[in-house]
Amino acid sequence: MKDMSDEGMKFHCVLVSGGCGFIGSNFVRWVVEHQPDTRVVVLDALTYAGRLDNIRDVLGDRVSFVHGDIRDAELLDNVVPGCDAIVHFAAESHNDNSIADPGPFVSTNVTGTYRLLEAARKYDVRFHQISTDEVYGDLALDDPARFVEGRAYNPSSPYSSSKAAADLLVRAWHRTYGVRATISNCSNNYGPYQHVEKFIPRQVTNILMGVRPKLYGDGLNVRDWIHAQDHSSAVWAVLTRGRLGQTYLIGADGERDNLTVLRAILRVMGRPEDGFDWVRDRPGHDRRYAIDPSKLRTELGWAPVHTDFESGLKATVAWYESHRGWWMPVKAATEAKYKAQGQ
Ligand code: NAD
Ligand code: TDX
Repeated sequence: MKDMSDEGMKFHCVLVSGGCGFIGSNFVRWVVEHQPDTRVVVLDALTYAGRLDNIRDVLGDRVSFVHGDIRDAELLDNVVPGCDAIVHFAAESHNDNSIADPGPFVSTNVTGTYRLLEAARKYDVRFHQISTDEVYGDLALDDPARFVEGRAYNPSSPYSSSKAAADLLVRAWHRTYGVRATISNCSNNYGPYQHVEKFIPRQVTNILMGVRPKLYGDGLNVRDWIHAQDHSSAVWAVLTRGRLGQTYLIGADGERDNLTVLRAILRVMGRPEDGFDWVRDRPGHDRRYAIDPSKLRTELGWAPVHTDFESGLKATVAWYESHRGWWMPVKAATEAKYKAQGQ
C-alpha cells in the first residue's frame, strides 16, 4: 500500500474531502500536476460552495469524484478503504455565514470530522486535517508576536470554534486510538476558484459589475495572505514528511491590512483608491492574524513560490475577469445576503 522514500511517505490514492471547493480543487490540481504516482478520489457534498466544474478539467483516470456527505458513515465505509490517506478540506468555511447560522458549522465541521476520523481509525488510513490560523483567536495590531504551534486555542467565531473543536478531535484520535494524523493551520488563502462571498473575490467582482467594494469596520484588520497553490505544496509536505501527531502552521509572511489589500485591488483594476464604501463591522471581528512558519520551513524545507502578492493579485483579478460565467450566477444571491446584514 505505502512505502517510504527519501521524499517521505508515498500515497497511491488520496481521498480529498471538499475537493470541489476553493482550496480543495486547487490542491487536487496541484497533486495532478506534481505527483504523477498518486490517484485522487474527491468526496464532496456540492454545497453552495462546491462545484464539480472546479475539477472538471482533471477528472479522468487519475481523479474520480464521489458525490456525498462526510457525515454519512455508510458511504465512508465504501469510499475510505480504497485509499491510503485522507486529506480533509470539507467544511463550512465562511465566518459571516457562521454568525448568521452556526448550525451547519457545528454539524459539518465537528460531526463531519468525527465521522471521517472514525473511518480513518477503522481502516487504518493516514489522516491530514486542514485547519485555520483562526483557532488561535487574534493578535493586537501592535503585538510583535505571531502565532506558533504551541499557542493555546482561543477561537472567536462560530466558524473558528468549530474548526478548533475538530482539531481537538484529531489530536484525541491520534493519542487515544493511534490514528496516524497531522494537522496544518493555514492563514488566509487567495487565488482562482474562491467563492465571491470571500473578501478578495467579492471586491473584484463588485468592481467588474460597477458596484463599489465594501470594507468592514475601520479596515485596519490584518490578514496574512498566501496563494492557494503554496498552501497545496505545504499540505503535501506535511502529509508525506510531517511527524505524526504534530501540528504545522502554514503561512507566507503576507501580513496586510484590509484597506491596503482593497487599495491594491482598486489600483490593479485601474480605479481610484478611494472608490469603496465603509460598511458595518463583523461582530467579534478578529483584529489580526500572523503566522510564524519557521517549523514548516526548517523541519520540512518548504518555501512558497508566490512571494509577490501584487502579481498574484493581478493574476487572480485576471482569472475573475475571464471567468464571468463561473461567478455571475451566484453573485446576486451572495450580495442579497450581505445587503440584509447591512454589509
Ligand atoms: P470552501 O467553502 O470553498 O469549500 C468547502 C468544500 O467542502 C465545498 O466543496 C463543499 O461542497 C464541501 N463540503 C461542505 N460540507 C460538506 C459535507 N458535509 N460533506 C462533504 N463535502 C462538504 O472552503 P475553502 O475556503 O476551500 O476551505 C477549505 C478548507 O480549508 C476548510 O477546512 C477551511 O476551514 C480551511 N481553510 C481555509 C482558508 C481560507 O482562506 N479559505 C484558510 C485556512 C484554512
Ligand atoms: O466584504 C468584505 N469586507 C471586508 O472588509 C468581506 C467579505 C470581508 N471583509 C474583511 C473581513 C476580514 O477581516 O476582510 C477580511 C477577510 O475576510 P474573509 O474573506 O471573510 O476571510 P476571514 O474571515 O479572514 O477567513 C478566511 O481565512 C481563514 C477564510 O474565509 C476562512 O475559511 C479561513 O479559515
